[in-house]
This record gives sequence, C-alpha cells and structure tokens, in this order.
Amino acid sequence: MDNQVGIDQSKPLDQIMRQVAEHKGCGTSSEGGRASCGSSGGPEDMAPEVWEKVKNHPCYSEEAHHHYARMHVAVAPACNIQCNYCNRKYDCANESRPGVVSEKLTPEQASKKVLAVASTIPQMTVLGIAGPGDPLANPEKTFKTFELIYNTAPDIKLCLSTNGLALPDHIETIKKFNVDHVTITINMVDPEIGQHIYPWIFWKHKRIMGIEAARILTERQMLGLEMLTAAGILCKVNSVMIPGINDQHLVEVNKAVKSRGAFLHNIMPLISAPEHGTVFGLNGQRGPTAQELKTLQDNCEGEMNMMRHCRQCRADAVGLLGEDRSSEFSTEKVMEMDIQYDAEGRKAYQQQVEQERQATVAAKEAEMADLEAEFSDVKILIAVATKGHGRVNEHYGHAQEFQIYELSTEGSKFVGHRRVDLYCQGGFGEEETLPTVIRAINDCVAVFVAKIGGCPKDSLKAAGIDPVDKYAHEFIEQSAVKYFKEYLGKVKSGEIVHAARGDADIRQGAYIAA
Ligand code: CLF
Ligand code: SF4
Repeated sequence: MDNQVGIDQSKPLDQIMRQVAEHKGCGTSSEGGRASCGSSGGPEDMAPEVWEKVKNHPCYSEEAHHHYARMHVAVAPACNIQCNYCNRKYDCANESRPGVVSEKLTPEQASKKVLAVASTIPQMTVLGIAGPGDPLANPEKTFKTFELIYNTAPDIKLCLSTNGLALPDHIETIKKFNVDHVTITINMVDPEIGQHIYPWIFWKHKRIMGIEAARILTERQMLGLEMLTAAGILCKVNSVMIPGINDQHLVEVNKAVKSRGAFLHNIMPLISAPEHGTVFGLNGQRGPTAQELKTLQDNCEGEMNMMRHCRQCRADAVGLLGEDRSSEFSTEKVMEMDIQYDAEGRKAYQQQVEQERQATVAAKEAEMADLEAEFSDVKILIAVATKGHGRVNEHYGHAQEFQIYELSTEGSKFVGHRRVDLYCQGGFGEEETLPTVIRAINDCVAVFVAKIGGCPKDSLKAAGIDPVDKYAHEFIEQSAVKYFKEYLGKVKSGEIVHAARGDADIRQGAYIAA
C-alpha cells in the first residue's frame, strides 16, 4: 500500500511528527476509503522512527494493547496543582482509577520491581510513571528511577504522564534519560473554563488561585507540548470529560493540541463518586455516559485520531491494559525474588508475540477481502469478552469488561470498552448482576463469548442481544467481520430488520468505581 501520509523520510523527526499529526496521527489509511481508528495505525501509516516507538506500546497502539503490557511504579507522591476530580489520598484520577496505591516506592525499590515484572511478564514493554501525584513535581525520584531502569533494562520503553505545569523545565532531562513517550493531561485551553476544574496551582513558590492559576497552567501545557514536539518526543494528550464544564470545549482542546503536534488524544470519562471525597464527587458532578463519551470522541476524530482503549489505570498497575497483576509484585515479594534479567529470553518471547499479532492482522484482512465491493449504511456494535491476545477467549460469566467494536462495510473498529460488575460470583450466576451487564451493552447487536450458560443466554436473547459462542478462541476482528457479513446478508434477504438500538445505560465512572 502507498504511504498515504506521504512522509518525507529525510526530514527531522519533529517535522515528521507534525506531518503525521496533520494527517490524523498514526492511523489514517485511505486505501479503499477506509479510515482506521486513531491508534490502530500500522507500519504503512507512519515513518519507521515513529512506528518503532509506537508498535509495542499498549497505550499508543490500539492493536498492541491486545498483546503487550505496561507497568507503573508509584514513586511520585507530591503534586503541584489541585484538580477538582482528585483527592490526594487516591491515585491520580487522570491516569488511574480511584483507590489508594498499595505502596509508594523508592527509586531503588521501583527498579527491582521493574526487573521482577519484566522477568515474569516478558511481554511487559513499557514502564510508566504516572503518580500517584505528578511525576515532574517529584523530579529527583522520577528521573532516578528512569536512570536505573535505562542502565539495567534498556529494552524497556520509558513513559511519563504529567499535568504539564513543570514540563517546560524538564525537556532536556526527559531527552537525556531517553523517555520517548510523554502524556500531558489537558482539560482546557480557556482559563474561564479552567477555573472550574483547577482551584489552585503551586507556582514559583506561591499558591495561585482561580483564573490566574488556570491561565498559567494552560500556557505551560501548550509550551511544554510545543517543546516536546520540537524535541522529537511522542506526546499523547489526555483530557477528562466533565459534562457541563468542558465537554463542548474539548473539541477546541483537540484542535489546539493537534496543531502543536500531539500524536494522539485520549478523552476519558470523569470518575466521580461522593465516597472519593473529591470536589466533584461531593458536589454531585456526574461523569459522562458511554454514549456521550463516544459521541465526543467521534466528533473529535475528524480533527485527529483518538485513543479509545484507555483503562484509567492505577498508578501502580501491572499487566495488560484492563488486567491488574500488581498484587503479585508487592515490595515484600519482590525483595525476596532472585532476579536474573534475561534480555534474550524476552526478545525471543516478543518475537512470538509479533508472529501472533501479524497472524491476527492477516486473518482480518483476508476476511475483509470480499467485503471490499459492498456499500451499505448498516452499522452495528458488538461486545466481546476477551482476556487479550486479540481472541474471543473469555467466559461470559467471568468478563469484567466487554470490548466494543463497530462493524460496517468499512470493517471492524475498536470503539471502547464497558466495565461491568462480575456476573459470575464464585461459580454461581449472580442474577442481580445480569441486568447491569445487559444495560452496559444494550446498544450492541451481539456479544461474543468463549462460553455462556443457558440462563444468561435466554436473558440476552430476550433483550435483543445475540449471544455468540461459535467464535470461541478465534481472532476477534476476523470473527467480527464474518459476523457482519452474515448479518448484512440477513438484512438484505429480509430475514432480519436492521434498526438503530438504544443507548447503553452505563456511566463509565460509576461502574469503574464500583
Ligand atoms: Fe502508563 Fe500512561 Fe504511559 Fe500508558 S497508562 S503513563 S501512556 S504506560 Fe494508558 Fe493507563 Fe490510559 Fe494512561 S491506559 S491511564 S493512557
Ligand atoms: Fe491529582 Fe493528578 Fe490533578 Fe495532581 S494532577 S491533583 S495528582 S489528578
């Protein structure tokens, strides 16, 4: 396929990155007019240097998140601003799910933990520092940790998440320690709106309040983003969607960050509940529904590619996105481990992962072949129960979340995930939970599972959702395209009448917090 972005390989990386951003970041393949989801671009969509940085980063590549894991180390407790959605005794809500981090670590403890995880989970490719405060409000601890990891495990990519206030002061250090992925949380570019999100910042040894605080913060965020782009460091922007405060405004934010070279935009739902003790939690500020979030992401996608697979991880998360293995790596356990860092073994394992990943893509493309000539307005959503590896491999009753795909004659596109209460509690179906699951996926035509019992099957059918277990352990996207072809055939033959389904009645934050 032609390089549709038209990258000039002789240009410096910062110019290439701007060019990529101007052409919808990492993911527009205009072959056959098919637009791909923001972070699902492949090597043909971007410069080799950029692909090298993105290909096995589970947050920067939607496809990679099925196969590769990340971990966070909680070495950064302090923060230099206050967000109305954050309570310091919880994780950083813009990069994590509310809940205290189990342990705060010294850089030395963090370094040993990283080696322990890397030796146990060879597909762990990225170390992120994302709190529980702001990593750049704790620069010594943050950069000491990066230095230790870079010296002992240089194959691990380093990643940083910040509110951006101190970012312009640290660009050189970020470069020096080979941190090549930085996330800035940007919720506004207008201080009038910012004053309703940030009550204060701590800046030049002073606490600054209200609109002046928001003005300084947005100026520093924009400057930091421009400096990162100029330095050739990939930058993702996270935004928290707060209905009634910045939901409309985030389209403006999207344009502002795109024009400054951001690679990817991740709009996340506000997580807000009274028990978190946050300003928004206590004043009843609601988070968006799944449908509101998707609509905003869709509106922004015309401007830039969107990340839709964020799991709002804890600041000490370990594993594939959506799973958390942090309890296997408590400081006590890690300190007792005799760790032999096997770089060659990791490389060999990752080569196997790469083969599996290529097989997933090839299977989908083969399945797409006879859909090429089809044109139809029919668009459906399906929910998938998966444990990862791009396969339908989770029991309905064990699913803690469903991945949502949009299917059309353009193919399958990952559009998000829905977190639900566990239906199966200790081996018995928990009947009370069933309506919760159905509400969460009510806008889906079908749910793909590895296995499902008779009772939930009947309830799903009664709710008009097709329970599908015939693709057990097969590739998700290949199966999704197969299913869509069958569905379309039935619509054409009049066997079924296609109608738009209602919105899913799920408020992401509320369920995540449950
Ligand atoms: Fe961590 Fe963030 Fe790096 Fe990823 S998380 S510092 S970019 S390695 Fe990823 Fe987690 Fe979403 Fe963050 S899913 S909260 S976007
Ligand atoms: Fe909390 Fe993060 Fe905001 Fe700081 S930047 S107040 S840690 S959410």
